[in-house]
Amino acid sequence: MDDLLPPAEPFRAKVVEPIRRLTRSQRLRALDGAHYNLFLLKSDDVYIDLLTDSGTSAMSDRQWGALMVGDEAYAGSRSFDRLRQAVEDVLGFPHVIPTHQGRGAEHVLFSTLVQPGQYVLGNVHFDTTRAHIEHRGAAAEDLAVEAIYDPHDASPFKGNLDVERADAFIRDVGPKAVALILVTVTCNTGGGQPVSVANLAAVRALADRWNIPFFLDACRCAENAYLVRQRDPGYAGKTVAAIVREMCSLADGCTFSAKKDGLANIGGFVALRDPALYQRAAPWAVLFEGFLTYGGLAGRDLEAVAVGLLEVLDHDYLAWRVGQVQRLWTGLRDAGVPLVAPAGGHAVFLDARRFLRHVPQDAFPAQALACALYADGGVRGVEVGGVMAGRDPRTGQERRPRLELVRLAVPRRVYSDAHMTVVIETARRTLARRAEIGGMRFVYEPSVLRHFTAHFAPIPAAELAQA
Ligand code: P71
Repeated sequence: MDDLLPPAEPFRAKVVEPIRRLTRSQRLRALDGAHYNLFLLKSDDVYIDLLTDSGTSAMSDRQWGALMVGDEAYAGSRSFDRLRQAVEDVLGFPHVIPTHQGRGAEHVLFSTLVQPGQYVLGNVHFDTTRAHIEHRGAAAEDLAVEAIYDPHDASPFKGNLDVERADAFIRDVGPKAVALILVTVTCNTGGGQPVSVANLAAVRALADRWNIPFFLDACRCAENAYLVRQRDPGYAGKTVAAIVREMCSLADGCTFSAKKDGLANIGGFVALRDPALYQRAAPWAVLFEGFLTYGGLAGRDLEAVAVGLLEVLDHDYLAWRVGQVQRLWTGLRDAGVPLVAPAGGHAVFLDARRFLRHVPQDAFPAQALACALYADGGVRGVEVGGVMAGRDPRTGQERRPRLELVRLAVPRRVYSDAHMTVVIETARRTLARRAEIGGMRFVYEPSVLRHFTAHFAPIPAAELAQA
């Protein structure tokens, strides 16, 4: 991109999808009808949908073209060969098991590697990852560097694993009790923060020292690599493709949700270096996902992912995409909105504790803030706080995470900076009326992944003040 000109989309629209903004009173009705759970809103009632960057990207003309040549054979599909080759070319892992999405990959990998009573160490485990680890009767240990828990700490690689703590943990429980180390790049739950290549190399050395498998959750690996290039002077001259390869060269394999940096609307895979491990994993994949050459996907989906994996490495695309998230972050900061610093690769995280100081953690301030942003501008984010963290399955106690955040995740190639301006203005209005925003309480609380389907009722601000 020409540095002297302002940034603009490195693509143009060929197809458009109309969206509309409801009136405020219509939004308040919709919110009530959705039981104050934004997952239960109709997408038609959302103006700017920042619930997730997962599966919400716009595919390119090449991806749409590739759909037409999908091979729908049950076995031996050439679309699988294309996907396998793309994964090997981009990530460097030769063995690929397609899955319907990222959690399918987690299910297959953890069924292969994780036994009851074991631990899986990671930076901050994503919620589906944690749930799948617990589903195996194991425990997910978050061992990210301390900086990730401080929203003010703007260090460049807050997604890093604390290798010393991980080492002490392994010494403590014994290496046989640790099924694998899984580092998520970028670290979604911790604010979309990148992991440095140096940290991945240190994790590799740790894994070798204890003879423990080391995997990446690589679903945002291109964004991680772009941020490495931006923030680590040692990588300024390297291509994103080379950085992605270097990151992956340090791991034994990865899980991958193609709904993120695969630029596809569905899909995922497990990728592996070791043929013996592939053989152990393959029967689980057939059981849970489908035959090894389609993995719960249509042949056309495999084609879309294969093309997307190559497109996502484009420097102009990443500069614009990560730049858009950074512009949103800067605009919100300038409006006085409390944020997690620095901007993540795919999302901006609002600090609900500082935004709603008068709402205690057990009244779910981040859930209340997410609802308020919808009410004020039709902007849908997602709670990443006490609601999503859930209860400890062993004790039944609320986990009370250290951060109460609202994530505004930006879909890829979908919204313009004008949309981002609306988001900034919405947050400004919510901030101006924050004293009148109360908390939330559960009316219906499901036991697994409760945030998707729970029902809430608002607690008025006046009632909180009395408590
Ligand atoms: C995200 C999602 C999708 C999501 C999940 C739960 C609530 C809301 C939205 C999914 C991830 C992820 C990482 C690091 C594995 C998965 C599962 N993220 N690892 O961030 O971020 O992938 O959705 O394809 O099954 O909005 P899957």
